[in-house]
Amino acid sequence: MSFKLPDLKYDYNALEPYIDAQTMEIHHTKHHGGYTTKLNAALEAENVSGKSIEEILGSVSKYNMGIRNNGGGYFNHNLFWEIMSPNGGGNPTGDIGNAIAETFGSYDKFKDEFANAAATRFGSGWAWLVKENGKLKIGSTPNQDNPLMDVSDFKGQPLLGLDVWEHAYYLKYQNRRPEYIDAFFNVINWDKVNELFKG
Ligand code: MN3
Repeated sequence: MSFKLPDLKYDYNALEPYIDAQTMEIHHTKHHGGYTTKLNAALEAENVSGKSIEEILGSVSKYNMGIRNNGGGYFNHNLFWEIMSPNGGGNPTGDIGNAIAETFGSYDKFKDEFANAAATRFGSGWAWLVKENGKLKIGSTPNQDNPLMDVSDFKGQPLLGLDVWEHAYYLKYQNRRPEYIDAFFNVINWDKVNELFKG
């Protein structure tokens, strides 16, 4: 058994002008592809099989750093491609829209808090919106860690994740991470986030 790099549900240029086609292609084929290959090799080396990625991440402290880094990278990018869409952006709708308004006061306040989490994550990492015990929370994790990992200080069920590694934005935005974060709000697939929120 091995994990597979998923196909994107849209073309590499579909998120233009917010995320450029070259970044999308390299990010998907080289970075996500690399995490997938290395995860499979690390699992084979440790004789781990028959487990879902969620199970592996939930007890990742039992494994070596190769499984932690590449398992996180595999899961995080699977989610990242899904929670973006060429038809995305705008105000969150449905249950997640109501929950965001209740928890953060308004969508604008949510955006400020999420953008701040993404901008202040030092070095490489991810910003997250998660659900924990029915409540929404915003936070961030370093490297390819995520809120499903038993080793993470920030825990919950991921609903939205933003990759703030330089490889996610440097070709188009160079050092201007805040511009990339602003652009991201235009491609959020709220239908998918709603599905995860209800799940
Ligand atoms: Mn990445």
